[in-house]
Amino acid sequence: MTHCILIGAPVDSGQQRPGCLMGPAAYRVARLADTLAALGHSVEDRGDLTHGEIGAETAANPAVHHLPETLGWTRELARAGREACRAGMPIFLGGDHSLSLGSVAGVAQHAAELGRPLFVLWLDAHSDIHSVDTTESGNLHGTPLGYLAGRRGFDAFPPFPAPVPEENICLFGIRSVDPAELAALRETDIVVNDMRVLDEFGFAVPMRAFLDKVRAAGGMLHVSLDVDFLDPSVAPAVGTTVPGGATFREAHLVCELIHESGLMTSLDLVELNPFLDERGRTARMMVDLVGSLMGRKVFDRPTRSG
Ligand code: B3U
Ligand code: MN
Ligand code: MN
Repeated sequence: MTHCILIGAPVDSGQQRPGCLMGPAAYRVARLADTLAALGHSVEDRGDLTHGEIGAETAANPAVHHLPETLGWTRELARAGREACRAGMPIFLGGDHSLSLGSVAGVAQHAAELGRPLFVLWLDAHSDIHSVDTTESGNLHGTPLGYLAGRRGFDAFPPFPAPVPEENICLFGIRSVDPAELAALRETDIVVNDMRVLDEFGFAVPMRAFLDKVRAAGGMLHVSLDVDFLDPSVAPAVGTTVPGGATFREAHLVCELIHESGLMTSLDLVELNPFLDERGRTARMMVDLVGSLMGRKVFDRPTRSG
C-alpha cells in the first residue's frame, strides 16, 4: 500500500482562461482522498500551496505573461515535491500544466539524490515542449516538457536539477503540436506516441513497451495527466479542448496498465477547469482514473512490481 501525499497547487498563471485555480477544491469535493483510502492507501492532504514571494522578472519573448508568478510556483512546487517524495507518493492537484515545471523539478532532484533514473510519461493532447523563447501564445503551460528535458531558453528559471534524458520521456496521446514544437521534437529521442500510433496499435502495446523500458532500467516513473488527454466528450472541463482524445475505456486501460506495472512514483493531475465542468463530471472522471491508477480493478490480476 502506498502513502499518498496530496499537494494542492491552484496554479492559473500558465494560461489565460481563469478557473484552473479551482481544481484542487474540485478534486477534494469529488472525494479523491476517500477513493484512495477505500483502496487501502494512507492519505495525507498537505493542503494548498501558494506561489510565495514573487519578483519582477521579464522574458525577451514579449508574448510571455505571468512569468514572476510562474517562477514563484515553480520554486514552491519543486521544494514541496522534493520533500513529499521522501515521505511517500506525491499527487499534485492542479492547476494548469505549468505546475509541472516545479513538480517534476522536485521529483527529479529526489531521484538524483537516490541515484535512480527518472522516467516521465506525458498523457496529453499537446506536446508542451516549447521554451520561453518559442511559445507564441505566451502560455507557460506549453513549456514544462521543454524545461524538464533540459532545452535551452529557460534562463529566467532555476537550472533544472538533473534534466530527464530524452529517451526516458514518453509523449502519449498527442494530437496538437505547434510548428516550433515539431521542430524541437524532431531533434530529440523522445518517444512520441501520437494518436496516429495509438489508432494503429491500440493503447496497450505502446504503453507496455514504455513501462517495460522503465522496469528494465530500475527507474522511477512520474506520470503527468492532462485532462485534455481525454476526449472532450468525456472530460469537457478543460480550457483547450482537442477532439479525438482517449475514450473512457482507453483511459482506464492506460491507468490499469500503469498500476499493474507497480512503477509510478509521482503523479500530476492538471488542467481541470471546474468552471467549465458539467455538474462535476470531469472532476469525478479524473478521480475515477486515479482509482484505476492506484489499484481499483474488477478482477484480480498480478502486478509486475516484483
Ligand atoms: N501549444 C499551444 C497550445 C497548448 C499547449 N498546451 C495547451 N495548449 N493546453 C501553446 O499555447 O503553447
Ligand atoms: Mn499539457
Ligand atoms: Mn494539453
